[in-house]
Amino acid sequence: MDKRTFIKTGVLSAAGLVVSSMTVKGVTSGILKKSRRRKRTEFIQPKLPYAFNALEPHIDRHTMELHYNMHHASYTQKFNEAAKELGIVEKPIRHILAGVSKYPESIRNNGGGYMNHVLFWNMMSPNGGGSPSGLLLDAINREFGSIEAFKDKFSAAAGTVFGSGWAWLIIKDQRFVITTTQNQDNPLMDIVENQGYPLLCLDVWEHAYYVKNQNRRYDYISAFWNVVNWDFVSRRYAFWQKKAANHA
Ligand code: MN3
Repeated sequence: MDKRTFIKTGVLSAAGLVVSSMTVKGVTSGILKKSRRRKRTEFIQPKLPYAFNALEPHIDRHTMELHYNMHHASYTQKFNEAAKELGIVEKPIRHILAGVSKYPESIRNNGGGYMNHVLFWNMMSPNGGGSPSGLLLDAINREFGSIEAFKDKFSAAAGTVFGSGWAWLIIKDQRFVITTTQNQDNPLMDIVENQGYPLLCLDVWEHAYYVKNQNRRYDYISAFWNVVNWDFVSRRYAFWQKKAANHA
């Protein structure tokens, strides 16, 4: 190496970190941009809308970390793999779920697992709990008599799901209905007994509570009421009403 080259290399090395990080950054953002355009069928796992420990003491940090990072991430990945393999380009996901009977089990299980958890994280909030208000409360009172009666009925349904599944409040034929599904089935699917529009859901798989509550599912269910995000449920109800009005 002659002196000139050495000096040149030395100068570049001094600036090397900047140069190479710019290069890496440029390449990386190029790849990201390209893949955003190309992978139109990719379903992303949305960021959790609060910190892992934000629902404590009702839902613990460890459970949330495992549930979001392991279980939900796995459904998301497997759903994307299955959708890619089958060449499913249909979007939004509600269309896939509404026609799930025409797809293999992998779409039913992982598409359901993906969607159910996206909903579920939003059904909870550190500022949740208490009671709903406005039109949502009116509708609950109309159908169930009182918010307490609704909670009792929903809790009983969630408590008696045999094995793994979910409890739901849905709108079916313009009425509020409490229902349950097995495994990762979602009420939007065309294979469930009670098809309808989901307003509220509760995951009663053991992975949702076993770390903190072991086999005491009812402790977990009563803890859930302290974090229910009624604002989100109200917004879903308002969205459904708007859609129903447009179709009337
Ligand atoms: Mn789960």
